[in-house]
Amino acid sequence: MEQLLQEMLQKNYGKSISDASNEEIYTALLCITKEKMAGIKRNEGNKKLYYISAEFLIGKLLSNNLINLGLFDETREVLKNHGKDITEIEEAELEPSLGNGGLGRLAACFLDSIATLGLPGDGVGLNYHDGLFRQTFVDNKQREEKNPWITDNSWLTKTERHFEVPFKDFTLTSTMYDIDVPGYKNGCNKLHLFDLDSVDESIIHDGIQFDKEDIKKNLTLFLYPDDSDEAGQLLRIYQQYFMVSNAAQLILAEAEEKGYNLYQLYDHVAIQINDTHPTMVIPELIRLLMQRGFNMDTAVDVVRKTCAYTNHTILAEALEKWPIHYLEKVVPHLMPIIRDLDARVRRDFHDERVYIIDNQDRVHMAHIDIHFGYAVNGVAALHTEILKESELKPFYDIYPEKFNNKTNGITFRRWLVHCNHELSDYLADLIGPEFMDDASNLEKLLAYKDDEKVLGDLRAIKKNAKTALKNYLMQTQGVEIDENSIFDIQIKRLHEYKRQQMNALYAIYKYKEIKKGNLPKRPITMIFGAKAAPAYTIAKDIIHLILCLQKLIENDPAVRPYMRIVMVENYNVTKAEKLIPACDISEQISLASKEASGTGNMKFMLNGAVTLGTEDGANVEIHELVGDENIYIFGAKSEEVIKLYDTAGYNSGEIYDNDPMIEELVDFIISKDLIRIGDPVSLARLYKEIVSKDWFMTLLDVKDYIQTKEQMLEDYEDEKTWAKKALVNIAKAGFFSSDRTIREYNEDIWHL
Ligand code: T68
Repeated sequence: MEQLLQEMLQKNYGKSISDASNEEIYTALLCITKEKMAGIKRNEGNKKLYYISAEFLIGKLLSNNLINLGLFDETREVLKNHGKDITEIEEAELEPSLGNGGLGRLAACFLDSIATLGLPGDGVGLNYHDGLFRQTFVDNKQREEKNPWITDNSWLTKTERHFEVPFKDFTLTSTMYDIDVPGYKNGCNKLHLFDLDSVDESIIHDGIQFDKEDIKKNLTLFLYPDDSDEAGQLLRIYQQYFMVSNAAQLILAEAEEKGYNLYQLYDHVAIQINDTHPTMVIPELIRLLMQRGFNMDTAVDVVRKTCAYTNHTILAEALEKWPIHYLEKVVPHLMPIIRDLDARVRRDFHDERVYIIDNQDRVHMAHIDIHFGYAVNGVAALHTEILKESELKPFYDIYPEKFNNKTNGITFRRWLVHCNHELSDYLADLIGPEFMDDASNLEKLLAYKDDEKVLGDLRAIKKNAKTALKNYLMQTQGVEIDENSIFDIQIKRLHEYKRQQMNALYAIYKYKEIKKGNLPKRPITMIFGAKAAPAYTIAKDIIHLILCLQKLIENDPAVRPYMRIVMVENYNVTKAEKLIPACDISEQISLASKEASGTGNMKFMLNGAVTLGTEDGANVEIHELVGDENIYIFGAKSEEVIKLYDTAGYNSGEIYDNDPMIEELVDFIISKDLIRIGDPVSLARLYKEIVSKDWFMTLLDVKDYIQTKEQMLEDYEDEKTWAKKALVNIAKAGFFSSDRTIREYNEDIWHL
């Protein structure tokens, strides 16, 4: 590596390693890594997977690619010998923000594991120039700004593939860009991102405003632009169709190039539809096969044997239903096919709950996937049970054999080896490096659960990560936190069901306790990171509340030494990598039944944090694995919650009226203390939402939550017992490797 790097820097800049800037070294390493990846074998086979997803939240790639190529340690060493630090060099890389949260990050972890297992499988998505917005805080509120990431030295390679994508009023020519996805010690796959040459970033103004109707210029500007109006929703349909038409044309082109018989496409191709965003690939493939001479019955049959669908949510409002007249405006050529599919369903089943087109002329995308795909999976055991027993029950009754569970996973290359070198090096020395190839070997750590030396080492590693985070937050946001305090972290998209507002009520509780003189034994640092969808008003109000509380405490010398709140600006993958290793308490507090799985919960556990959570999503499986001793569970169970919804039995106003403690906490949102700092309209709106609606039942669980968290703070003081909990969590995390998840997808669904 040393020689390669020297030559590259000499050739490009006429400089030595010691003299080159971080940017120059970054660029040289990028070129070297790209060349290496071009040289490794592509994963091949008789059957290939196409993972179609509107989001791939890949994060920075340099370190991960070096790790997977087996070059990381050497590169770090070479740089160190020349007085350079790889962490600082990585700062030169821009993070592509091609996802909102868990769904997009899952797709990225899956690509890593698919390549690592040597399976032929490419990702297909869109090349958003500005991705999701970049978040800044102004006047204690979220502001959205554009987030460009494509530069001359990015990981993208422009290809010669172009397709014609027909819309109602015009046809667009696409360009395919590729990003290499090297497996860990294995062959390479690709992420294909489709784009349009005519996209024009200069139409963006005032943050993230742009002309939503100028499709040729705006199509791949942003991920999920504001869809609160018709123009925004139409743009999403344009994006989705552009993505899937390209995907379908690529799939058929590759199949034809390999000489496959399209009548047996399913022997050579599996298509995974990641949530409903790529659903139109089904009618599009049918259309393209019919253009090639298939009759409708045969086309439907072939496509049905090729496509599988993953559901990521039970929130009704998140299940896409497009009005027919929108589809008519954008892709009228798909409507005859969709109507035909609907007619087939109506012919075979006399139950309007499973129709594709409902009586309000809306097309239910998930219904297309379930009827016209061969597999449907949820993303955690509880989630899949809820799909089968309630949300998708009418479908489960028809097709029990299609339903299956695939509990999510995370790639340990990024979420342990890369983000926590110290811990992963330590584990490799202690229990051997085999866990890198087979994560279940982490269980070997259990042999040390009463070993004081090991427990002490784990505490020291955690402390170092906390100090590193302290320094990072000082550098990036100018806030100073105490590495001896307890780090309590909630990082995820902002959504009412995830209940950041309940955590804020805890902060109010703690603040008041400290004011009363009930001082905690050890200070607590409450860290939040979250972006709110630009049109989601209450979510933005919750951010506003948290930022106001942060200010209030910062300015109160009586409270500040005992508690701090830090809302991390522009939370993204890069920041997650710094936050997760430093965490003591992992906040996973969604209303039971609402979080399909969660994957942050797995990342925290792997890095030795202890979960504070409800019996929701994959928390249930974490609980089973680590046992009652090593997790803190609170709150209503999913059956109880589902019953409350079914019977309209929840009334937050009643709880508020009858519980003085709850009343006091909620009232603080509109107290003089906060109104002085914040926006009275926003705070009052949130207050009103909680006392009059509280759709996600914060007040049902808040007291149990506060008590359980207080218990955790107390238990933390028994350092040895706490370190043991951390150790068990790390040891049991092996199940959540995405290598395990992908093995299951392949065995049960893809058969590559
Ligand atoms: C998440 N879904 C689930 N959706 O909430 C989470 N984007 O429980 C699960 O662990 C994860 O998927 C992976 O399975 C999302 O992240 C989105 O980001 C989303 C929703 C609607 C539209 C676009």
